Amino acid sequence: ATTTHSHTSTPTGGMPGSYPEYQKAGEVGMRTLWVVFVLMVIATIAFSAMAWTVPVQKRLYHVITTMIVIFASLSYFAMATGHGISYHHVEVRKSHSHMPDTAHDVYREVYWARYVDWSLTTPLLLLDLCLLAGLNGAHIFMAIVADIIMILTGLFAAFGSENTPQKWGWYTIACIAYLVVIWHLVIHGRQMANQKGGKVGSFFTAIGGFTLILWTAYPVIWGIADGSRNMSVDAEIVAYAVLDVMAKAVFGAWLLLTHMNMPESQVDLGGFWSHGLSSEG
Ligand code: RET
Repeated sequence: ATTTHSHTSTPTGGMPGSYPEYQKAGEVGMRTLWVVFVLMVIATIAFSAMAWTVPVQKRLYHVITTMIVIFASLSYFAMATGHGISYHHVEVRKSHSHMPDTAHDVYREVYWARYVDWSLTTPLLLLDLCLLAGLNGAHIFMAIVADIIMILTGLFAAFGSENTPQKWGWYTIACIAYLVVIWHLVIHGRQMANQKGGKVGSFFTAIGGFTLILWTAYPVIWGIADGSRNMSVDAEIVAYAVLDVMAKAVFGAWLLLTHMNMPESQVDLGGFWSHGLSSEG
């Protein structure tokens, strides 16, 4: 038995006497969505204020990072007010009733607003990291395309049917795209960051490692909550809430505060179209 919050309603006319089950957010989930909305608004104000303290030529990380928390604020406002959420039919379950041969439909909430958020914010987070490492435009572009494929195939997985290859097929494709993203970040990004000099190299290793751990938790939560439904909708909301605050607000504050005291981390677009390519033979 799952620990999900379930609600019953009137029969929908399918099987006689069968009541559909709705797995949806309760009090804890709703409150969590509002709390994260407020935190993201505070982060937006703080990052904007920080941007004003540096000359406009040095604001690229500030601009990108502020956009990330703006998008997150919008998506949490949507979800807290009930937008960007759909019920997805997940299974037909045998009823525990005295009547044999009865079954009922189970529906679960899918918060698709998250995928809209992630399709905009994860490319921006990657852009922050790629600029820090000093990757060239071609590699940044490939990493971002793989990232967008990961999020959109993840959205299809969330609406995939259980008894077809849809759900876990899309999930597998998304995980492969994730490995491509990680390859660019961990292997190529670290190499380039180390070439930039000691301080940037060790900062990139730290914030990149932080990112790697957080990002890897997303597909794990997805597999437990959305994939195999062994987590209630409330627990799923709380899990993503913690990850989102860490991956966006904490990540952003760390990046911007470090950048202010590390001139070597300044974005250098001089080699955007070229550098790094010569080393690839
Ligand atoms: C999904 C499910 C399909 C498989 C994979 C996923 C990865 C998601 C990631 C999300 C990162 C989100 C962030 C949000 C911003 O704060 C789509 C869950 C691999 C890595 C960092």
